[in-house]
Amino acid sequence: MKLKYILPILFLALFTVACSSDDNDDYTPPTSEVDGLQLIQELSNDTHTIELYNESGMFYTGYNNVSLRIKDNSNGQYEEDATITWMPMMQMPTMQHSCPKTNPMKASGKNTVYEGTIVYQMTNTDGSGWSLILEYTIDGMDYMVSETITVMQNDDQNVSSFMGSDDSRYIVAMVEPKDPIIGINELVVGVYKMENMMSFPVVENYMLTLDPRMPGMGNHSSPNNTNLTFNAADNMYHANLSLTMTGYWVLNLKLMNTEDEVLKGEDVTDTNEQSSLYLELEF
Ligand SMILES: [Cu+2]
Repeated sequence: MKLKYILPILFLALFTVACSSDDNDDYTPPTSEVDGLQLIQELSNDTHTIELYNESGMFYTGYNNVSLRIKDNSNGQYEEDATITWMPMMQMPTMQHSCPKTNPMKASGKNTVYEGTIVYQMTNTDGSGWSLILEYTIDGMDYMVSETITVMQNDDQNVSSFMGSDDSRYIVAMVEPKDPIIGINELVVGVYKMENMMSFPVVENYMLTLDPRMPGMGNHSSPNNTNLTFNAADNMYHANLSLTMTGYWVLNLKLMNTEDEVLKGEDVTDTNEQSSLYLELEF
């Protein structure tokens, strides 16, 4: 084929490609960095609006993954370089206390979203009692916002707060599985010590025995479970959790310290159908 025939064809092809990219038929809106997340609440001060997000749009007792953005009230832009700490506080009749948490850090691959975690160990039946204090620094300037938040009671017991036999208070919270399957699930649990009303460090290198049971079906167990052991990579305890059918399961636990002393919980036996330390799940 001669060049004088090829050139018009090439030109036509290029022109068609260029035009179709302007085509509005398959226009997709700009993807938001919080796509797939639901707004829980906005916290505002004079300068910023803090948007709190998670998958359900609600805080529940137990382990909460939280995403947030900081919007500049003057221009609507989201801050991309903030240092953030937060302090959840529960006001009780005679005292106030905080809970286990990790401060928000920039989410990997995102420009405006920060991710942190909060483990609410309790709440009032109407969801009241908690407030969230956020302190953050942008360009060397310190800011603060504090507002009441709503924390609803989770249906199943996904967190347990208790006194150990060593007279220390502990919190055990289920992190995974979020969507249990029939078969082997990765069970992930956080264990925290209540040092005082404000400080809840991760407990390292303890162990939790695991004995899942179905109370509605003769309290049967399941095969191939493993005990929960500490993983320093994510500061969590991991185990294989075997769920042989859908329904209501009680995960009976015993918390053991590094000397193998039982701090809380009992074996499930013919005469003791449930440990005093347990988590629940239903699927
Ligand atoms: Cu409380």
